[in-house]
Formats: sequence, C-alpha cells, structure tokens
Amino acid sequence: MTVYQRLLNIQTQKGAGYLILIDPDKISPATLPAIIENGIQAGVDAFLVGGSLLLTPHFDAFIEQFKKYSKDRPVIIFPGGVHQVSRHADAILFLSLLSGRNPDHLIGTQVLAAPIIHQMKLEAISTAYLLIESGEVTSAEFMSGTRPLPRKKPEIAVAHALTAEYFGFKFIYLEGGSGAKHSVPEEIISAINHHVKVPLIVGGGIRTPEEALQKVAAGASFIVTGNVLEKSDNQHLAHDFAAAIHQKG
Ligand code: 1GP
Repeated sequence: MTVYQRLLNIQTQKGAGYLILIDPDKISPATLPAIIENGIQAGVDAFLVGGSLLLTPHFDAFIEQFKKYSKDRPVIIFPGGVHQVSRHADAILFLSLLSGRNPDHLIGTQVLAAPIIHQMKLEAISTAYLLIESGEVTSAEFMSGTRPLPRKKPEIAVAHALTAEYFGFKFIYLEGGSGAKHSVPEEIISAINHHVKVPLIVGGGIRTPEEALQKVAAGASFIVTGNVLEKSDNQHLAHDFAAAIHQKG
C-alpha cells in the first residue's frame, strides 16, 4: 500500500491524522530515538522531516538513522529544497508553492528534483503548498521570496485551493510557517473545506491540543506540529495532541 493510501485510511478511520515535523537542525542524534519513540507512544500517524532552511549537510544520513527507530510509521520528507531527498524515506511531499508567484518554487526546483526522486523510487505525493499570513515574516516566506495569502480574505485562499484541486494535487498544505505567531485561521480552513474535496494538511504555530481540535473541527484532515514538541518539557503534549486530533478514536 502506498503511503498516500495509508494516510487516506487514517483519515477515514480516525477522523483526522496527526503528523509530527522534525527539523534535523534542531535535534541531536542522541535525543532522536527518544523523540521518535515518544511520538509513536503518543499515537502519531507519520513523521515529516525537513524544513525551509536546513543547514545540516547530513540529511540522507539523518533519514537513514530516523528509519531505524520509526517502526511502522511512515517517514515523509517535507522538503525545503532540492537537496532534501533521501532514498531511505518512505515518501516525499512533492510540494508546489502555489500561493506564490516565484517560478522556482512553483515548478523550477521540482523539475530538478523529479529525476532524482524517480531514480530513488521514492513515492512522490503531490501537494499544493499555500502559505497563509501569520503575523510575522516566517522562514518559508523569506526563503521563498513570496508573499503569503492574506489571512482575512478566505475567498483568495479558496480560489487557490480550487486551482489545486483542478490541477489534481493529492493534498493541500495550509501553512502558517514554522513557529508562526498565529496559526491558520479556522475561517480559511472551513471556507476551503466547503469548496474542495482535497484533504487539507494544516500546520504552523499550533501550540495546544485545543487549537489542533479547532482546526480539525473546521475541516483539517491532518495536523502538523513541529516547534511545540522541540522543548523537552513539552514531550507529554504529543499524547494530548493525538487524542484531540483522533476524533474517531
Ligand atoms: C512548519 O507546519 C510546520 O512548516 C509546523 O509548524 O513548527 O510552528 O508547529 P510549527
């Protein structure tokens, strides 16, 4: 079964899925096994690995190491650039930054990466990536040189989501940005959910299980948390996030 199909099944069975994003720059090799195990025990459905600005030159080795501890949970690359590929991963979100007007991030980088992904036999899951304004300039916004969609104009976000659906993207990722001041507003999630059937991944600045639950109630199919679990004091929150997100238990 493909990773994509597994994710769809999770959505059907649990109501929504929980994805933990791991930034290789922020995790030491010594703490990695415990962080992964904590996520698995908490009930995470899959791990995303990557970031919009990644400094580690050891991405491939990091993924290889990751796979030793992730058991049956898919490890999916969430790439910030063409250098973030690894044959050790289970799949890659094949992103196009559809909210932007920078041709490099709409199609250029993808054309460079596609033959490598093909050679690695990596499952590519086409994902429309929509950056949503979140209060401050985020790394994704700065690094991509694109403007996010206005958070108070759901109709603009809906137009982009419809475009993603008509293009045939498998997922739409609504992104506030790593460590966003404000997460993606429920108004935008529900407006998009009302118009398109493509499953919605929502991430960026989600800090509490209650906030995650609100996103699910508004129509998110998958919730991503990253920063909040990077603090060792917050590890217990993974369980609460999973419980809030898995509405069907
Ligand atoms: C960032 O959506 C992810 O790309 C997760 O964001 O780190 O703010 O949870 P946080």
